[in-house]
Amino acid sequence: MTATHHAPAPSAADSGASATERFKSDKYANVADTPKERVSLLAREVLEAVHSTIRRHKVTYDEYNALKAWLISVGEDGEWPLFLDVWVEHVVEEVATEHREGNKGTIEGPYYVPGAPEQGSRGSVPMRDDEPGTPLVWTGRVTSTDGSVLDQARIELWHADAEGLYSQFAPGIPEWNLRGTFSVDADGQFEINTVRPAPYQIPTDGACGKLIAAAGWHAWRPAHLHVKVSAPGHELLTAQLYFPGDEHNDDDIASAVKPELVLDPKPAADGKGETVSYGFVLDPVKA
Ligand code: MBD
Ligand code: FE
Repeated sequence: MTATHHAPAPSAADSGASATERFKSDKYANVADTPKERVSLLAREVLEAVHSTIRRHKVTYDEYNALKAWLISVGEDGEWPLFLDVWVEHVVEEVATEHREGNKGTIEGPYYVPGAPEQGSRGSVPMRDDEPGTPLVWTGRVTSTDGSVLDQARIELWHADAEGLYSQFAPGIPEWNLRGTFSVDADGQFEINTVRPAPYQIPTDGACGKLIAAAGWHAWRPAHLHVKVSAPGHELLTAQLYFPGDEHNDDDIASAVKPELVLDPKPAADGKGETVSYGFVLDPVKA
């Protein structure tokens, strides 16, 4: 299928400004009671890790000054959400979810927007009339770790389009394109119609891109669908689903791929696109 959309080329500044603006809301309330001892411990250990890198590798003043300039540019480009979610969040997620017996999750990333339009338990994610990409029909069921059906579950889905662009973070895309909130039926089942996203290249023209180029890394994430799955009395599951054979499943720049999150799509019976079955098991909140 040929791409028919000629939106202006997205820039680091566009997606960075949107991501930063969205995240600026009050994130301190939940840590207001943190004891000084813990703040001091965490800050000191991070600084000690920096100090030991400087000593071990004899970091020069020129390198220190370049670091200062670069850190300033991360903020100016609005790329702190991108930087943190690509290179740090995966370890926070690992620690936060290691007790779980249900579904594996992975990082949220910088492009979630709450409140996507409600689509019921069987329907299409909002998309353009001529949305490019391979159609994907995804069915599944949401249960608890004891096997019981979670008929009040909700699935928030968001993903990039077939050009790797996210609505609300790249210009020229309708507000809620490829973002939807789904419910499940009395059996906990859902059916979601969407299109396969493209692999995602993090912006190369901003501070994160500058680091990637200077270090000789690559800027790619494999194609992925983001979800948040919730149900009363259960832990919120934030996950991403991947496609088999993507060359970046093994070297995701954001280290967020897990084997349990790779889908197994099959050609659709009608010859148009693909079908895939993937459900979720949520952990009850422990009292
Ligand atoms: C993405 O789409 C994403 O999911 C992450 C984690 C980082 C950058 C872009
Ligand atoms: Fe993403």
